[in-house]
Amino acid sequence: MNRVYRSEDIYKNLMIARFSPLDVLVVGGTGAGKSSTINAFFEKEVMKVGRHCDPETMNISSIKMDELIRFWDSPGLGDNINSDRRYSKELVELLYKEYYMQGNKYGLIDTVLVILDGSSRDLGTTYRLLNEVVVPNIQINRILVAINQADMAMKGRHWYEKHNCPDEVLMSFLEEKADSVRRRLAEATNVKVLRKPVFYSAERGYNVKNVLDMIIDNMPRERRKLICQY
Ligand SMILES: Nc1nc2c(ncn2[C@@H]2O[C@H](COP(=O)(O)OP(=O)(O)OP(=O)(O)O)[C@@H](O)[C@H]2O)c(=O)[nH]1
Ligand SMILES: [Mg+2]
Repeated sequence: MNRVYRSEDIYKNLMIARFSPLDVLVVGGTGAGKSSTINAFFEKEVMKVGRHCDPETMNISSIKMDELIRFWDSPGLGDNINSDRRYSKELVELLYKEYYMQGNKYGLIDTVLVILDGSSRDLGTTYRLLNEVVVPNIQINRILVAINQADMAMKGRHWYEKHNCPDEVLMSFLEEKADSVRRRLAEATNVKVLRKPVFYSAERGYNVKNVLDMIIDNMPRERRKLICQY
């Protein structure tokens, strides 16, 4: 296996927090690219990616990067009401999964990474996911947002194939989009302190390290207390 990106920094942060690994739950609408994002982190196919019309991931599963970070892939919301209800319940259950350390009880999940499909303006599923599943059940400073499919944000236009990056037009569109997403999510969810989302393309391997940087630079310094904050 390749060396884990910034493994010393992750290790140092884990030593301060005195636990390992960091548990990151990846959530988002169906087809946003949750599984592709985890594959991009590992630089190989560790999760099955949807290649057809139907949603792909049906169950929550996890994979560890050494003993440093464990990523939890999850089914996407937005397919139909019944599956949304079932998946939401499973996600909340996972958010309340307990972890015992020296006789104390903590939440297993440390950080939630919310993935958005950058090719769409519709934030409806993400609002619901945040309002109904994530925000009520984990401390707000443990929520990170990332915008995937940066290559498709202008429907495939202005992607500079030769250098595998956005051209100037798409770049300023993406910067604007990141601000707009942050503002709209803050308004719709009352989460006023959301960090500016990172944009990237899992499929094309563009800016994937920025997503990892966001996770590493915002690693919590302690296990998550399982007290409901409301
Ligand atoms: N163009 C482009 N396509 C992408 C990108 N990331 C993912 N895709 C495609 O989007 C589709 C869905 O990707 P998945 O990774 O399966 O999405 P998911 O969020 O795990 O979907 P579910 O498991 O069904 O909820 C696949 O066809 C991917 O190849 C990206 O950055 N750019
Ligand atoms: Mg998936």
